[in-house]
Formats: sequence, C-alpha cells, structure tokens
Amino acid sequence: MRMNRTLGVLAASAALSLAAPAFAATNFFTNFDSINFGSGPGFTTRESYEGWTAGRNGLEVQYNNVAGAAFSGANLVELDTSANSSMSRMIDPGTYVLRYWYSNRPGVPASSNGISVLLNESPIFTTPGGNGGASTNWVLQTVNFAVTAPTTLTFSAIGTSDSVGGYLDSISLSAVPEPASWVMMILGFGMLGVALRRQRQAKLRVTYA
Ligand SMILES: [Ca+2]
Ligand SMILES: [Ca+2]
Repeated sequence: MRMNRTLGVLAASAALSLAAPAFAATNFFTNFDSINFGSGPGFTTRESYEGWTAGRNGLEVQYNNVAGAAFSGANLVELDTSANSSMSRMIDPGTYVLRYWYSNRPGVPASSNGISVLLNESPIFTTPGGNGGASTNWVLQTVNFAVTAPTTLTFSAIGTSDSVGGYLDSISLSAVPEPASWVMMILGFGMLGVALRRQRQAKLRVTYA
C-alpha cells in the first residue's frame, strides 16, 4: 500500500515534468488538405485556413495541380494572391523547430518567389528562393528559434508583388524541451523505474513469504 502511494507520487512528478513549460508550448501541423475542393484544378482565396489568419491580401489555397503539384495531398498555399500576401498565427513561449516545405512557383523568377518567416513582424529567416522550373521543386526548410512571450508567427511573400509567388506545404512547429526539462524528465522516469522495481520485489516477497 505504501509502495503504491510512493509510486503514485513519483508517477505524478514524472507526469508533471512532462507538463513543464516546454511541453505547454505550441505544437501544430498544417498541410492545407483539410478541405477537398473537388476533382478539378483551381484556387480559392480565404481569410483564414487551418489556424492561419490571412493578411490584408487573403490566403490563396491552390488545389489539384492548378499551377504545379502540392508536396502533400491536393492542396498548397501560394503567398502572392493579387499582391504579396501573408499568413499568421499566435504561438506560446517555447523553444521551437519550425519545418516547412517550400517550392518556387513554376516559371516564376527568384525575384518574385521569396518567402520570409517573421516573429512579431521581424524577419528571422528568408527562404532561399530560385527561378521556378517546369514543375514544383519542394525543399524542406528548417528554422530553430525561441520565444519568451506569446508571439505572432508569420509567413510573408517578399520580392515582386505580382500575383505569383512562392509555395508552402506541410508546415510543422515542434516544441523542443529545455535542458532543465530533460533533466527533470529523466530524473522522474529514473525514480519511477526504481519504485517499480521495489514494488515488484515487495510483491515477490509477499508471494514467497
Ligand atoms: Ca498539402
Ligand atoms: Ca511575386
């Protein structure tokens, strides 16, 4: 009985260390495929989509190869609607890895294809663009950053504002545990392991007494 209570406390502390601030941070995955827009090619301009809020020029979702194939599923986002456009969402404090797939729009020069990542409207990363070829050319981009207060994460078109621009697909934000949280977590699980072993030994003693 006493062991069970100890075990319970240790399990709770291990769970608490899992729920430490790093784990309360924002995690999301978005691939723009939540809506099936039908079988034919086309595009739609929306004010919000999959947790993203569009800037003043809306958010263009392309589907079914209207101007190049998506990285995942049928849909992708192009960040240049009728003019350079953007999409934003709020994230909580944390240490993060941002991963996203980028492609030039086919046939569009590098000078019109750029996309920047911004935190509270300050650029932290610019996707290396390039001249668009005959088809989409998806390249994984990885950006590491940390924020200590609620922050607006934005993807924004840069370069020539001309209704054609860079593509985005399959974006994920993953919180990275702080070193202190790792130590807490390892300690927590270590203690849990010791308690489990003790409990097992206690049971053995009871069985064979
Ligand atoms: Ca997709
Ligand atoms: Ca453009």
